Parts: sequence; structure tokens; C-alpha cells
Amino acid sequence: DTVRIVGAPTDYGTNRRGVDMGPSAIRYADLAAALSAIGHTPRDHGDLRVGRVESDDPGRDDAKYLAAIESVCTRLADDVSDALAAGETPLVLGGDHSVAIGSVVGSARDADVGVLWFDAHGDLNTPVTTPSGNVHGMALAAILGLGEFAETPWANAAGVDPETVALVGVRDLDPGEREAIREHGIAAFSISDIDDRGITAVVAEALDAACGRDGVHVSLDLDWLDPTEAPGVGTPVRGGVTYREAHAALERVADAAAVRSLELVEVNPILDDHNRTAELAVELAASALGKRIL
Ligand code: DIR
Ligand code: MN
Ligand code: MN
Ligand code: MN
Repeated sequence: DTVRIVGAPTDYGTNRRGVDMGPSAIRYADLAAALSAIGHTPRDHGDLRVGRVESDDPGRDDAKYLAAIESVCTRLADDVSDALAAGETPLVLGGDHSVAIGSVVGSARDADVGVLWFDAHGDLNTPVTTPSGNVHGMALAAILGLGEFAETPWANAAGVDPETVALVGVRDLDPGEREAIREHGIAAFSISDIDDRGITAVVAEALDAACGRDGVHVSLDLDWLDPTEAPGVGTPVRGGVTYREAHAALERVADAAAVRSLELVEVNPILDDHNRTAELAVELAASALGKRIL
């Protein structure tokens, strides 16, 4: 298949600078060659134009740079939706996780899709519950239209509701996020569920919970993995999934022939050990897009 690569080099959703270099780092880790090696045709559309965070105004403390994020996500949604209309598989390179708002809005346009959110975090805060004001911690709440995001049409993904998303591997939730999971009945599989039942069983349940007729959008925050494997992230949390668990999860999602669109976010080269987190992101993308050992 043709895989359309779209870079979204944003820094707006987080307070650690450097994640805007993620798309360069992931390309430098030989993304295109890894896709070609498994029979795909990579088509790199370059990066979206993104302003400089240093010269922008955060605007408000409880959702910093939301206007700039709206601008990026609105354009990204169009690119993702255009790629799908052209029969291509969109592969979005972040950037911080706020770019997922654009990816999911674009992927869900005129389609029935589920969302698999592989992350240490829930990203379910709202401007009322956020401890940081960072929109990367609110991306999924925005997509679902929770709280004041009900009034931000550019951020709400059509047809994507609490019953069509699953969180996998979460281990660091804020009180308001736990409340959102309970109140809206969001399928949330914690790292403890993976301890108990194993990654492949958990992924099968997550696909059951959140696979639409037109497949799933896979949102992969590299802080999902243990920081020993993925040190180049802004908000590392100990006790993450292992290298093999991560591959096994994405292989199972690929086996279900379910991947409509994919994104790799939160790779921060400034914080990385050489480029190993970007290299890992490339490997995991290959697993999600059909790479097999035999
Ligand atoms: C925290 C951190 N829950 C927040 N979130 C992160 O700021 O809302 N998400 N790091 O990826
Ligand atoms: Mn995240
Ligand atoms: Mn995270
Ligand atoms: Mn619904």
C-alpha cells in the first residue's frame, strides 16, 4: 500500500521543548526504507507549517496555545482525510500528542473508526481538570468533546465517542481523568491488566471494544514504553510496556487488518539517547503496518 507520511512538528501541547524535531528524527531513523522493505510505497508529504512556540502567545493558562493547535490540527485533519480518499494509509509524525486531534478528526471524517490510544497517560484532562495547562494531556478529551471541548467543533471527531475508544497500558492518571473514564465508561486497560492477562489478550479486548467498521486509528505515544526502551520523551513514567510487548501489541492490531491510520508522537530528540526512541518508533510502525518475522 501507499503510506502517506505527514509531519506535524509541534511543540505547543507540552512544556518540554524539542518534540517539534520528532518528524526529522523519525525520518532520519530510516522510516521510508523500513516501509519499503515490507512492500509499502512511502510518499512523504513533508511537514505542515508550524509557528515557533517562542514567538507565539499561549493565550490562556488552562489550555496553552490552543489557537495555534487548532490551526495545525485543522490542516492535519484535511491531509489525513485527503490521504484516505486517495486510497493511502496516513502515517502522522508528531510533534506532541495534541496533533492526534487533527489525525483522528481527519480519519473519522465520513467513516466509522475506533481509536486505540497506546500511552502511559489518559490524555483525558479538560481545561478544568488539567494540572499543567498542556493540551497534549487533553487530546483525547478534545476528540471526545468532553467538558468545554463540546464547543470546539474543529476538535470533536465525528462518530468517535467514549464507546469507540480504548486506552491501553495507562499507568499515570490524574483524578479528573479517572473520573472521566468512570463517568463515560471509556474502555481503559491499565498496565496492571497487562500484568494479569498478557498483552495479546488485552489488545484483543481493546480491539473488541474499539474497532469500527472502517478499522482503527492507532495513536502511539512513545512514553507508552518503559523509559529504558524509550528515553526520548518529555514525560517518562517508569513501569511501561517492554520492547516485545509493544511489538506484539502492534502485530496483533495489524493481524486484525484494522489499521486505517497511524501516528507516532512525543519523540523528543533533545531528551533521547542518540536516536534510539525514533528508531524504536520506526520499528513499531513497521509492525503495525504488517512486518512479520517469517
Ligand atoms: C498530565 C501529563 N496528565 C497532564 N500528561 C501527559 O499534563 O495532563 N500526556 N504527559 O501525554
Ligand atoms: Mn499522550
Ligand atoms: Mn503520554
Ligand atoms: Mn457512539
